[in-house]
Amino acid sequence: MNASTASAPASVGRRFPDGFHWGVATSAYQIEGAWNEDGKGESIWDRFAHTPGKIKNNDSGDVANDHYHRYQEDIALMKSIGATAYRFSIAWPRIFPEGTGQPNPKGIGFYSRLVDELLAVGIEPFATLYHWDLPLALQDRYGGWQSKETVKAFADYAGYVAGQLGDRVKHFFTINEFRSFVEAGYRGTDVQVGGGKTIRLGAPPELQLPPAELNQVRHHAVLGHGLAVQAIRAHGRADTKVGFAENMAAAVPAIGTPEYVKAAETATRELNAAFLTVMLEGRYTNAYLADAGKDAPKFTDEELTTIGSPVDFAGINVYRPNVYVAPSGQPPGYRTIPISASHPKMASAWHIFDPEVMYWAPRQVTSLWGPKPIFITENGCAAADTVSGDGNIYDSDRVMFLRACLSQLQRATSEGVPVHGYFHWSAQDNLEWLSGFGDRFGLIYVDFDTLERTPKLSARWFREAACQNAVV
Ligand code: PNW
Repeated sequence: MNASTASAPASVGRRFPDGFHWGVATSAYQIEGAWNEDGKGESIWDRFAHTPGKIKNNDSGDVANDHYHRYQEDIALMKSIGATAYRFSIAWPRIFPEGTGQPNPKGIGFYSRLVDELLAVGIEPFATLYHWDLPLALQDRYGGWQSKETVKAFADYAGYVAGQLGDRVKHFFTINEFRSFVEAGYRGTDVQVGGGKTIRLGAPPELQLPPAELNQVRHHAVLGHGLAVQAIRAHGRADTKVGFAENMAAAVPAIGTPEYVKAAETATRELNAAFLTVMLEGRYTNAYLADAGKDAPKFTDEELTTIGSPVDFAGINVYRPNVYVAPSGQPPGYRTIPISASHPKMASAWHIFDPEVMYWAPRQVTSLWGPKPIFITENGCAAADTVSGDGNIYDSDRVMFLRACLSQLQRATSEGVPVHGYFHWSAQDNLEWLSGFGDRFGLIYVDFDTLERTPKLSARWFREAACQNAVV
């Protein structure tokens, strides 16, 4: 094989649209550390992690990746692996230690330096305002998202940050994964893992609310999004863009015929009624309200208009199909199909593997709610990464996962689905919530004893794909 063959560009058919963003993603609590430095207030995750037995091995975000002190090294590493965009989250209790009141200048100062450093090396900053680390004071005082006080405080905080960073950050995500934090924190989620089995995911504040109260929390979460959209528009700049990053429940057609495709779209709209659907339609579906009956959330028309405030893009986190769907002659027009016990999985217990979800999810967002820019705000997998004798981390399963998922995403863009970027979860191994440091999601390996960082084989794959703007 001669050199020109070896370095031949990927075939035209595998390319992404020009200007496609190749990003990596993280969140504040999972990587920053410095949990009580520079005036930061406590978050519900600080308290949870400091309660023995809550997180595997009693791991915590106290130090985590020490990114708060090593952000320059981390940005240089992102650059070296070919990232052109970075989605990070802002720790609300760094900015408002008690959730409301006077902003902490040292808190915003950190994110200001982070953004400057990103821009200096040519990486586009994308900021998420809420990735679950609620100021503890809002939990203790108001019951967190059970109260409209938290909703209002969130909008004030979002507006303040947009005012401070909006000259340099052009894309803001209001809330990360409404579905995950509400269901895990206020109900306790049961996730299908195949063979009729489910696993329960929990999170602070560890409540198990009855249906009416749970529906009200769901309503408050999307209302917080809507008010934050308005606040960010009011305090940002003319070119500020805003949207959400939602872990949409993706219904995948079991077979790719028009009847199945239609049934899966109907299912996706209903399964997301309390989150994605109401944000994009500004109304709850009839089926959702009828099912909830007397337990339906209490809301005004004005609140629905706020929740449906126009967004500049839809951000979706895509990891797994939630259900497989077949058509049905009975309402609601679809039925779900059990996931087999032997269905392929990635390393996390919940991670059903099917790359086609990366095709169907953005396609359904477009067919259900019309063409608007879409970002894949997260996609990735945990793997049993180990450092081999030669010092490399050969995460062949993650490379397979990446190639399979991005092939399906490229299939979507080649059909005109307007996906403008992809953010891999995660830039580095980090604190995987209840699983602690055990579940490694990074393109970059982190030794949590020495905090040394080493790019994995998958980082090389990512770099090559980003360079060629194509599946490789
Ligand atoms: C997301 N599921 O959570 C979060 O946004 C990240 O903070 C997290 O580290 C990452 O994905 C990996 O878990 C999810 O059950 C939690 O399908 C659960 C699911 C998906 C995403």
